[in-house]
Amino acid sequence: MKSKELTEIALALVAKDGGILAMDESIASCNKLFAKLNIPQTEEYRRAYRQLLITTPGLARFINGAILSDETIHQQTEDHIPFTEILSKAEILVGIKVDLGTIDLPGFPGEKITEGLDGLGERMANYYNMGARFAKWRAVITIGENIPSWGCIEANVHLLARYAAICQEYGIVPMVEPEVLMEGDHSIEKCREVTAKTLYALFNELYKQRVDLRGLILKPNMIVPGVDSPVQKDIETVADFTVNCLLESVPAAVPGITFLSGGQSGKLASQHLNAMHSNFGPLLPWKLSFSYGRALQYPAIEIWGGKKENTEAAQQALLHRASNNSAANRGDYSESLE
Ligand code: 5MM
Repeated sequence: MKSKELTEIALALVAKDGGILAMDESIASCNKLFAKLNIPQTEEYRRAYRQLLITTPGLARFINGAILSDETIHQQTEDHIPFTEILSKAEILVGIKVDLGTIDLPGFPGEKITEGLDGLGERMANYYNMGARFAKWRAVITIGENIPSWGCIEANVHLLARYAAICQEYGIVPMVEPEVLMEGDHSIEKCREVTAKTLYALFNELYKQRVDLRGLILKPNMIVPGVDSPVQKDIETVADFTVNCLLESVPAAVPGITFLSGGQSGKLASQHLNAMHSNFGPLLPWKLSFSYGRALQYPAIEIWGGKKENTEAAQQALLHRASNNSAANRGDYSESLE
């Protein structure tokens, strides 16, 4: 695959003020979510929910790509149209989550490592043939007493770089997700320190593994205090810390940065993104956008609740969040849009 083609895909993922819909919850995570909302935890309900999301009328106005899980990429609508075909017809790029989840990192209490590298080339070729053009891998970095360790950061970024190299080999754009978790009572300064360390290590490793930075998307966390921190920060401060951390650590060759929401409410995730654009717009060397899961899917999933008759209302809710984040990408979001 020529680097130009990878760059074109990466740029298409962040074009026209659009973003990415992360709908790649593993079966276990999706079931957990369904259980909380009293939705039956079956393959059919998971299929019906994902059908609702991708058939939302007008979604492509705000969404350039959707990340699917292995189960979802193989599914069809109830009238037997493959999900990949629905997305391609809508001109939404098909993405696939290729990591196999996290496990405890041996020897490093409290820290995680992501699995999924074995046989990845073969899986990548299959996904490409099914229409996938980008792929996501999530590494998890936890802040706590004496963690993260260098051992954990280095092991995770090495895997991210190896996966990214394999993606590019198969003509697929890697969406590299090193998530520094919001859980904990740490300060915003600590989040910034750990995120910067992780990103420096990540780009060093991407360089060593000969990954073409012009053909990848970075999916980072925003710089926020831990959810249990007694000192929470206002929107402008989060925007300021986040943009400055990224300016210091992400090379300008990267075409796009699409944030995860990490547990922020839909509204807060839109407000933060908007502040980054309105305060720093002309200074940004890369496109800055969203790749939210929860911050796009709530409240749509609650409205749906597993009931077919709520489909339209749920789709409206999804469209509303997508449209607000697209406005945020122009710095045009305001409270009145809610
Ligand atoms: C949608 O959830 C994704 C998959 O999670 P699991 O493999 O743990 O089930 C997750 O990677 C997601 O894409 C990112 O964390 C972004 O989602 P949020 O909700 O943080 O925006």
